[in-house]
Amino acid sequence: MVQYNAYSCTPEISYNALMQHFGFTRTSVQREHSLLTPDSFIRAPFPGDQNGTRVVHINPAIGAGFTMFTLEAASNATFAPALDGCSSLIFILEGAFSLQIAKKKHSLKVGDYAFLPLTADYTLSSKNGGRAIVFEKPYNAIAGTNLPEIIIGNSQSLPKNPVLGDPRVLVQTLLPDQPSFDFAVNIMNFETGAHLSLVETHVMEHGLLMLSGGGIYRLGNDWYPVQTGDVIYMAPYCPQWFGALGSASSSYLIYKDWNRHSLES
Ligand code: UGY
Ligand code: MN
Repeated sequence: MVQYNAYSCTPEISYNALMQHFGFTRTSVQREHSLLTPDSFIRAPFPGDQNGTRVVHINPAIGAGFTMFTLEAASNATFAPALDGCSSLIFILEGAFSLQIAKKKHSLKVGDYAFLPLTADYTLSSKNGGRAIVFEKPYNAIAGTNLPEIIIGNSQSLPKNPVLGDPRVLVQTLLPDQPSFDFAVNIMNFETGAHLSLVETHVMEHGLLMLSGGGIYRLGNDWYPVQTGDVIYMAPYCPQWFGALGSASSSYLIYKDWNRHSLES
């Protein structure tokens, strides 16, 4: 059996390996949360993209104030930039991408990421193919605060800090903790058996991609088995809890709106 993995799946093997004959899927779309599993992903063309496709996992149609999508690049792919007025974060899952900003070309490989503020003028392409996850949000400016700057980084080199003092649950923050940033993207790392210490219930919404491992995710009043490659949307105030299971550690990439007054859109 082919193992689905966020870092290794291609659309070709996913169609065959994940074929469901009995109408079964772990995908579940609810009012305050959604679990979206790779067997139910649908690729669609996107205006301005060439030799690439997208899976739009989360957008305002599901109730979110942001969009989260996977870019799937074939050879010689180029992708349309973020919408005017939006900033975005691109995280590479597989293969390699190239980001041209003015005269400088940045090579992005697995685990690298780029934050592109609304002012960034860039071209994203891939010569030999790859996959990336993107979060994109209309920017919410604060009067008197400078716009955020372009950030290009590597997630593997980011420090890991204990969450609420638990050394078995470590967080890595991809973006600086500065008021100019109106969203945060973090990686949560769990040793097997470790779990969130409380059922979080908060005003921020989340978009999440399981990067490795798996476990049980509580969303609202439901408990779901989750694994690498799954996507989750959590609306504001969705009660949430995760416990990691299995022989290896688990991690997920997680977006949240951040740093803004909750009465501002
Ligand atoms: O940052 C967070 O809110 C994060 N701890 N939530 C989560 O992992 N579901
Ligand atoms: Mn949370």
